[in-house]
Amino acid sequence: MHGAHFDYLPATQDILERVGAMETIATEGGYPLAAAALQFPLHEPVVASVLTDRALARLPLSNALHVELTAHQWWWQARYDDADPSRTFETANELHLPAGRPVLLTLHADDVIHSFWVPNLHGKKDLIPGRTATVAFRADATGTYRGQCAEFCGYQHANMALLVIAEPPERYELWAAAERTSAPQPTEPLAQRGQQVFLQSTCAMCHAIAGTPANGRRAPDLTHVASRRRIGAGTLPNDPVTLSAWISDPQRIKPGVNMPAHVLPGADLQALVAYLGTLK
Ligand code: HEC
Ligand SMILES: [Cu+2]
Repeated sequence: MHGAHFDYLPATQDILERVGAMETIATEGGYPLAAAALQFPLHEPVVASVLTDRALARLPLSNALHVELTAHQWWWQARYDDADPSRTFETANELHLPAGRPVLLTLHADDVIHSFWVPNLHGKKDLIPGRTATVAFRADATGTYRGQCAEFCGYQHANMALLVIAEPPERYELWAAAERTSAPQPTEPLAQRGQQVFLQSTCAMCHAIAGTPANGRRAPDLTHVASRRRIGAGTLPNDPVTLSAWISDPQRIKPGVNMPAHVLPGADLQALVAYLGTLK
């Protein structure tokens, strides 16, 4: 653990005690580190905090953000915790974090061994099914960090990226507030038809969209999929063309992926993609 960017906390028990402490403090609101974080110019080259064991032991986790991150073949599920259960929310493949505030990740693996690795932010941490791991770190500068599963976890291991976006606390709070809301009801006829296509096809067996009957838990939550930069865990940019290609034949893009191809009439596919585009 020496000299490297590894900043695991010494003992899980220690962390859990601190998380306990966090929950009581979290409701008080207020972001004491906000002022410090904002002193960083927005597009400063990314320099993460590199903490020694000793510095880490002093990292105050009392106001830490707590995220449960679960690795699946081949995507990342993120559940943002809150002392108030009505404020928890779920997203996938893209973590937004407030710069300057400690973050505590509880890591799980759903199926096989994966490894959490966000270079510049954190060292590698193996994720073993049935076990829980925890890491704590803090991004002192705003910026985008690209993470990657660092363990060979199957065929599409290389296409299992995690985008970490550290932003000023105010902007993070806006993002989190939007993520907590249900999906907006579509107002345009094309998107309304797309919602029907979604709910009547198999999509809802695997995917959830809050505010609709779709409540599948085997695939990325799509409630705010349109706000994510990429789809397929970093594989493709998120736009109507790639979404159409993905839905029609994900196996061609990510062979072996746990999503079947969907052959839809052109008008249905167009409507479906229009609907997904409204899920900001
Ligand atoms: C059998 C389960 C299953 C079904 C049915 C299914 N999907 Fe998926 N879907 C997945 C899985 C698993 C992923 C993640 C794949 C990966 O990146 O490795 C995924 C990923 C996606 C993504 C990319 C999400 C992201 O943030 O990366 C979109 C969009 C999507 N599916 C839309 C749909 C639509 C629309 C339908 C119905 C036409 C559908 N899916 C049906 C399992 C399913
Ligand atoms: Cu993996």
